Amino acid sequence: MLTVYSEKHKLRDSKAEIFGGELVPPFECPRRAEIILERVKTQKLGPIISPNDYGLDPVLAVHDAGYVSFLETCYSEWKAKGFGGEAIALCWPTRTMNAPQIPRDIEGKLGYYALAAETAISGGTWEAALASKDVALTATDHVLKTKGAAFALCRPPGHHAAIDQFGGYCFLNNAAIAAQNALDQGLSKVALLDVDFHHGNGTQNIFYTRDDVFFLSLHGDPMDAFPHFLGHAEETGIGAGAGLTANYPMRPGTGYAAWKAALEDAIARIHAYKPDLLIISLGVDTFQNDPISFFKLTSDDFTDYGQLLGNMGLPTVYVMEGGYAVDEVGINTINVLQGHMA
Ligand code: SP5
Ligand code: ZN
Repeated sequence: MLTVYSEKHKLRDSKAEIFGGELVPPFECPRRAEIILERVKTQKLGPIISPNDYGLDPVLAVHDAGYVSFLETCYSEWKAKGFGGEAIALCWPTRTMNAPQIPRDIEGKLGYYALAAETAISGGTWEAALASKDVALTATDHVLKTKGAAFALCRPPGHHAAIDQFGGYCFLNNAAIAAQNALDQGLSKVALLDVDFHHGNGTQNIFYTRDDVFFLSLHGDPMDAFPHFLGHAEETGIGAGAGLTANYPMRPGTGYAAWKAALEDAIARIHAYKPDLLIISLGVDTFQNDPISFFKLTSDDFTDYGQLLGNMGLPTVYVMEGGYAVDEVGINTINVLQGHMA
C-alpha cells in the first residue's frame, strides 16, 4: 500500500497542552508520525511519497474563509500583542452570549474559532496543517486513479476541525477536504467512516445536511468523553442529509467484541449506501493503553478490523487521526493497513 508523508508535520511542535489543570507536553507530538513512518518502513508496507501542493481551494471548499485566514495569521497576531507563550483560547461565546460578532482582537477571535482550550496554536502550525491536507489529497488522488487503497500519514490530525472551528489537536479537516475534493472531481457518493476513539464532530458538522457524504463514527460516548457535546446516537443528519450520519457511542471499558459489532453494523450500512469511495478517519486511540481514552482494543484487534475494512472491496483512503500510546502507535496503525491487504 502507498503511504503519503510530509516532513512538514514537524513544524507542528507545540510546547503546551492544558491537561488536568496543568500545562503538559502535548499528547499530539511529532514523534507519533515518526514512529508510524518507521513502522511503514520496517514492515515494508510499500512506497512512500511526498504530497503535491493543492493550494487553498480544496480547503475553502469545506472551511469558512474567515476561519482559514484566522488560522493563517493567528500566531503572528498573538505575538504582535506581546504574548510570550503559544496562542490559547480563554473566553468563549457560550450559551449565555448568543449571536456574537467576530471580535477584532486576537484573544476574542481565538474564543470565537476554538472549540477547546487544550490545543495551542504555535509558530509553524499553519504550515504543518497545510501539508497535512496535501497528504490526504495526494493519497485520495492515488486511490481515485488505482481504485485500490492508500495511507495518508497526516499530522496534525483533522476530524475535530469543523467548518469554522479548531480544537482537539485539529485545524483543517483532512478527511473532509479529501472527500469534498473527490466529489468535486466527479464522484457522486463518499462514505466517511471514523474509527478514532473520539467522535468526529468536525466531519459531522461539515456534512450533516448533505446526501453525498455518509458519515459514520464509532467513539467514546460524549456523555463520558471529549468532545463532550456531539456524537450521540440520536444525531442522524438533517434535510437532504437525514439518515446519513450514524453515531455509535460506547461506554468506558468497551472491548473489541462490542466495538466490532458496531463496526459490522456500520459496514452493512456503508454497503447499502453504495459509495464510490471509502475514507477512513483512522485513529488508534481505541487501544487499551491509550493515555487519554477508555476502550480496550489490543494490537491484534487492529489487524482483525483492518481485514473487515479491506473485505469491503471499496477504493479506500486511510487518513491518520489520533493515537497517543506512542510506543504502539506504529504497530497498531500498520496492523490495520496490513489487515486491509490480507
Ligand atoms: C485527534 C484526537 O484524537 N484528538 C483528541 C483530543 C482530545 N483532547 C482532550 C483530551 C482530554 C482528555 N481527558 C482524558 C482524561 C483521561 N483520564
Ligand atoms: Zn482521538
